[in-house]
Amino acid sequence: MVFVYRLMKAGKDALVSAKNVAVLTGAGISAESGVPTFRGEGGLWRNFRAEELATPEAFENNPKLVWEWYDWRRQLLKPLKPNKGHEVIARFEKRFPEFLLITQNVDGLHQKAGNKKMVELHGNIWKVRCLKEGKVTDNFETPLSKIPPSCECGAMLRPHIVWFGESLPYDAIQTAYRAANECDVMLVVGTSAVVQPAASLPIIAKEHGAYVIEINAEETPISDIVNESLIGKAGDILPEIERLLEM
Ligand code: BJW
Repeated sequence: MVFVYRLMKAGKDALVSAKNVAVLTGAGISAESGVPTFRGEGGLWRNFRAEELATPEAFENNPKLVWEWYDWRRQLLKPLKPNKGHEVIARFEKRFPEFLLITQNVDGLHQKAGNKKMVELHGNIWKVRCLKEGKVTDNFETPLSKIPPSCECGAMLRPHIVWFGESLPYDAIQTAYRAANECDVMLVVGTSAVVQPAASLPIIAKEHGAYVIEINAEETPISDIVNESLIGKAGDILPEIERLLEM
């Protein structure tokens, strides 16, 4: 493993010949759009206690507090736009014959950038789920007119987000595992790689022979495992990789 800013020749060759590419993203890809990350400087967990807000127990104990937090985040997210990093990933979907974007993000910015071949491992902040019927619906009301919001059936709604201790959506994680097993190259962008099971996907990809390229503002626990760790901003490095592929 080498820490560099520019893609190495082996990385370029791997991408040029790749038929099947998977991209795993985390909060860092959206940082340059103005979305706060979770960990590290300015991260959401610095000001809020995760166990008080992002667990089913927290919601059970105080749904109003949890919903107020999500309402605040939705207001913050609403005007934000995809950045250069999201745009490159959207174009990569068209470049490679087989492609899957696996995102841990709940902000919906990849869809705004144009990605369609994707799975959301941790849900979506613009969706709500009925606690009684389990029905999932879109909800873009910002700010919410009533906290906590209710379903047409009268039951309470919850954010359609995967909290700590909850299972990930079965289809999404199975599709992600398949992509990790089968991809020729995996790009791992802007994730601290500490939350399971998402953090295992680059390791699975590497074990199955993929060339794994990490792009992150800093070193992470997987930096020593991947083939290349590119340290810098995703919004700078991804366009640079795209440019290299055109040369
Ligand atoms: C830039 C940049 C720029 C900045 N350019 N880079 C096995 C072992 C140990 C524990 C577990 C285990 N299996 C399961 C667990 C428990 C738990 C877990 O992993 N805990 C760990 C913290 C230890 N996992 C779960 O509970 C999961 N469920 C599960 O596995 O169910 C089965 C099970 C349960 C219990 C036990 C065993 C099995 C569910 C995980 C749900 C995660 N949900 C959250 C919050 C949702 C709330 C919300 O959004 O409202 O999802 S946690 C939070 O972290 C959020 C994110 O998606 C996730 C990952 O964070 P991410 O994206 O990596 O962001 P950051 O902030 O951490 O990192 C940003 C990175 O970007 C940094 O590295 C920066 O350097 C970088 N960066 N600017 C490039 N411009």
